[in-house]
Amino acid sequence: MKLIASLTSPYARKVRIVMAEKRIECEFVAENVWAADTRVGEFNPLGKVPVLVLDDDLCLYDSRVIAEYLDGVTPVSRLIPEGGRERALVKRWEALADGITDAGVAIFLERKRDAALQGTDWIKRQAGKVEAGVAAAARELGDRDWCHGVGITLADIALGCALLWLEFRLPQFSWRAQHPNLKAHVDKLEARASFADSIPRV
Ligand code: GSF
Repeated sequence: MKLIASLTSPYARKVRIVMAEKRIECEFVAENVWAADTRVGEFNPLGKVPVLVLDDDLCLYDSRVIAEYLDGVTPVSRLIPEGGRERALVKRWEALADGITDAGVAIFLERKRDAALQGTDWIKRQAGKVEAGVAAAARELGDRDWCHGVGITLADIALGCALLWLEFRLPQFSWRAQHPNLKAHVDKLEARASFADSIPRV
């Protein structure tokens, strides 16, 4: 298997952390999707990373599909409950976290445009999604130790990647100050080797 990704992608970091928590070995192929000569389109028609290329050259995307596939590769540290309501709740956490990231990425990319071309209403709309998503995460987590159940799941991994990417790229979203329970939760996640070994580097 090989993972085609970038070292700064929060979606790729989610996959890398799933691999680390499940002790899955995988080659990492760094790819800059924004480069004029990127070849990512050969692996994902949407031109996005991460892409997981299996040993038979089957390409899996996106990060949610990859995470779900990896969870079934080995019984080590199951990260997604088997079925029904429990599974849906963890996948909803992942949707909330990835949705926070999606809105953050939309702001980050809009800010790269010439100032005169930046859509201020668009940025405001996306910022509203980030704020509301982070507030919902804080509300849902409450004073519990984990997003779901009694141990780490994909929910915690996805939320941690989203919040840490915000801190890395859009520090004006001061979630640590606004939500002490999220700060305590992410402090705990950052102490895990899977997080410490996947810190985004430009
Ligand atoms: C999102 C991947 C994505 O937007 C997933 O894997 O969960 N739903 C997908 N990746 C970005 C890089 S980074 O922001 O992670 C990407 O590849 N952007 C290139 C483009 O053309 O949008």
